[in-house]
Amino acid sequence: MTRVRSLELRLVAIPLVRPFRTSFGESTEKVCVIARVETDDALGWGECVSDVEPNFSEEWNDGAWNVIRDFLAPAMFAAGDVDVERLASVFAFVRGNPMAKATLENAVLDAELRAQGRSLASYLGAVRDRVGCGVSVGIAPSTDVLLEQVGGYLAEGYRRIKLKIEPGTDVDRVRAVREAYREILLSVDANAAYRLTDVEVFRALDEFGLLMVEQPLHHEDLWEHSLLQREIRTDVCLDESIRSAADARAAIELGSCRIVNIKQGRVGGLLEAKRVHDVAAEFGVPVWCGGMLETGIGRSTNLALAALPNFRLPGDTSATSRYFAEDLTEPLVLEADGTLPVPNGPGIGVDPDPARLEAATRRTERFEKE
Ligand code: NPG
Repeated sequence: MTRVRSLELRLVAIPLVRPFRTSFGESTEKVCVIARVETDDALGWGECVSDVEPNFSEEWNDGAWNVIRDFLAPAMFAAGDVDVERLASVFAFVRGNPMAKATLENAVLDAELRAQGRSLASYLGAVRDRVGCGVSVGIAPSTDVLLEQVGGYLAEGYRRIKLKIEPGTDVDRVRAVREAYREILLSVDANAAYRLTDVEVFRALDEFGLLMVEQPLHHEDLWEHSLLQREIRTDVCLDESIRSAADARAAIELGSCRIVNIKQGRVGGLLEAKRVHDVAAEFGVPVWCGGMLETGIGRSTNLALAALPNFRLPGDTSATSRYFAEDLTEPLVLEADGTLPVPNGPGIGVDPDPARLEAATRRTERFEKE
């Protein structure tokens, strides 16, 4: 049981080393909400994976901040002594908003595990101490720039390259990368930019031996994904469409995907993420750990999750240098074999550097238990 005494929210901003463009927009800096909870016994950290605008999902930073401030935090304080495994039921009166809920649940879990001196990886049931890493390459200004970026990441040791794609340049860009690098694990991510009538694009992509095509169609359309999957050889992977273990079960039963991307924030936190992992494992469907350009706080959280047994493909858990010149935490450094170590200290195993956190902070608000 854990009693949360106070909560501090911060909006932080850190420049990205290079702009990151997807089919829905471009970011040049990482802006996110960081929660710090103080319990009777420890401090805990949670990073919210929402972004400045509601374009990856319905959630966005200011919305998440308000949902936490006006609904989730008061409910958490009113609950008094809470078992982190019951926190989701305390939050259940708020519909949706998984990213906001995950922020608090993860912070409370971090504090609880720090108080016990236990690592998050061990709590979740990790079976490895290093995880294989891939990298997600944003839509580049030209094919030449893309080839140069891919070459740089491969030289660093990344085990899988994921290309963001959008209608118009998709097939030519993928062909160029495949011709330059015949043997690599290569996948594409459409972020829901296509329609079922674009099936010919996916048939063309079938020729490039891709590991998967991620979230090709609308995020609310499992049915159309099942139709597309029947028409193409490449495995469909779902990301935006999977917001819970129930969604994962439905998608797998319908044949909408053969691979699942797990982002703990998108599904409401680590506990639901583990349930998504377990459902997929039950069906023999591999999962991998997605990324949302997290700082070292969120990325360390992801690394613990990615150490579970059914995470069988390299994740978007890249090194700090792929994102930031300076992270909030000590940098996470890629080994030459393309892995990152799973943090093994108490809780998420890392702490933000107080000076860097302060320098990155744009706004702070504190809430105390009455
Ligand atoms: O390495 O963290 C990373 C980025 C991985 O491509 C990535 N994330 O659609 O999966 C995505 C995309 C994303 C990033 C989406 C930020 C929304 C915000």
